[in-house]
Amino acid sequence: MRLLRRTNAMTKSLILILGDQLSRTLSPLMTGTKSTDVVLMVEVSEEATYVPHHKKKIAFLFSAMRHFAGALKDDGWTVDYVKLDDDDNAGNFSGEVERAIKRHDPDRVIVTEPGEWRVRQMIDGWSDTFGLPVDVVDDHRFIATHDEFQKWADGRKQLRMEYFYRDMRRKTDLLMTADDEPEGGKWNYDSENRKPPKGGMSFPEPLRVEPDDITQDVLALVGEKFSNHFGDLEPFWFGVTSDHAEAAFDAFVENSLATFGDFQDAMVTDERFLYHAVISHYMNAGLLDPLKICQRVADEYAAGRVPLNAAEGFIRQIIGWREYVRGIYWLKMPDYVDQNFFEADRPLPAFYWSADTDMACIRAAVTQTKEEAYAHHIQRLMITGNFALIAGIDPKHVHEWYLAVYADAYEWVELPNTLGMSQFADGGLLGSKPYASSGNYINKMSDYCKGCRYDVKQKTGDDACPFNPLYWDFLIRNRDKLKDNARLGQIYRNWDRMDADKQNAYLDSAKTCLKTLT
Ligand code: FAD
Ligand code: DLZ
Ligand code: SF4
Repeated sequence: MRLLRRTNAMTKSLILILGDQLSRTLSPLMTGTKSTDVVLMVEVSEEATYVPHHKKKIAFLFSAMRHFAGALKDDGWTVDYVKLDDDDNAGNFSGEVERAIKRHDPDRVIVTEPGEWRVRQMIDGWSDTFGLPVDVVDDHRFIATHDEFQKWADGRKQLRMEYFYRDMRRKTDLLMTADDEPEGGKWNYDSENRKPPKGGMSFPEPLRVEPDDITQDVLALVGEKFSNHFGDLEPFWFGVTSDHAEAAFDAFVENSLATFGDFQDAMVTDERFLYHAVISHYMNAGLLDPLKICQRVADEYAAGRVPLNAAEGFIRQIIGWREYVRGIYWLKMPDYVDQNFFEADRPLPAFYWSADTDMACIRAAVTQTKEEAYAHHIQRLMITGNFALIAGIDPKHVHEWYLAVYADAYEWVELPNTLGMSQFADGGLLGSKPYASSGNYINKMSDYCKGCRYDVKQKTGDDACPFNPLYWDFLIRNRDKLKDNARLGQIYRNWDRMDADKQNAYLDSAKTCLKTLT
């Protein structure tokens, strides 16, 4: 891949900007020539339907794309914007680039590297197909380059996020002392970030933006064209410009950042956002700059306005986890998506789409996913992800569900989180042990169990919390694959100490439970 030089003013470039590249700092926009180049943006049905994306995600992206195109025009760019219902819309990127080449007769096409392997494959064929140079340039919105990640990964037996994260702290100088030591003497304050919720807590709401005329048009379009897709289109309250996204981030810093760390893993019925930032859909679409927001958080810490565990916890999610999963994705694709360490093959139960289940925790997570296109990390990992893992759902089905239902989902970030972190389908490349738990963990970290038809304290039988027998069934079903995992040794010893009746009761209850899954 090459870095872009300032273009010759006589050269006419067609600059393609994809829907998750809505940043003025993209290198083709920094180095292009407004008087000659044409910016192309296209709404295409293939991108909305390769998985059945949540209606809110499609509306968010189309409206954000239209606003971004308007902002570029105001900046003096010539923008060719193709709407979904324009006559002759080809329905996919390749067809639309071909049509635009005919309209504008450029000398070359420039595109910032896409976030998904699928699209990269498409773009790599364009030069031959169209008989034009096609420059694919680096995406500078990320902190680690692909080369850096590759070098970091080379020769390591285990690719643990923690060590990569430390390199990113050094590289960005975030929360580092003048002596190049981590602020506070420790790299990671995660152990302080696992407080269960307590009664009487109040949670601020994320910033809500009233739909303007552009968004109203998009809502009508999405309502008409994608009525069969998952999720509620309205009420629609997402911001759709970088100003909105920055205001949403400011509100988070003001109202939630100080407590973000403490209650990062908590879950509360009817409280959908707690102290989370609710900014991933903005950041992943390009409306927020990751480094800038981390710098702001470090400044809040330096000014004494937020504690270190909150600032470090937040910064780690972005320069640590977010960068790390992207690195894994590009290192391991295209084979990564086919990994299935446990050979799990059950179809995804229908309640992942309908929320029609007696399990209060899953009902809450899926209902809010339907209504908001959002669930926070622990709901994704320890409720819907955990259940799919212990029930033995095919990880590809699980991956396709996560990619479809969240407003922030793009394969580069969703796939390693789902397939690797949540389903352990890569056999432990990403995580040191599977994130499998019984109902006990959910009961400790949430209030869901109080309102559940099942009894979290009952281990087996018709009224037992399904997570209890399924947890043991998962461990026993996969014992051959997990027996050498040092972090599971004590758990297997606990099983071996149980009497045979109890063991059989667990396995029988799990069998009954699995039979009801459709
Ligand atoms: P906060 O909790 O406020 O965290 C702040 C920011 O940190 C987030 O906005 C996000 O950009 C970043 N972040 C936190 N955790 C992660 C992580 N594990 N990986 C990458 N970035 C992280 N995140 C996505 O952006 N897109 C996805 O498609 C996605 N799919 C996921 C699937 C599963 C199964 C799991 C377990 C996690 C997934 N995540 C995904 C990570 C995480 O759940 C979301 O980033 C987070 O819930 C977004 O909400 P927030 O903005 O309120 O985050
Ligand atoms: C997710 C999405 C959707 C729903 N629609 C479009 C679109 O019409 N046009 C577009 O340029 N991008 C869209 N996207 C985002 C793309 O899927 C994303 O750019 C690719 O997956 C590469 O990451
Ligand atoms: Fe979920 Fe079990 Fe608690 Fe019900 S009892 S909410 S199924 S963990």
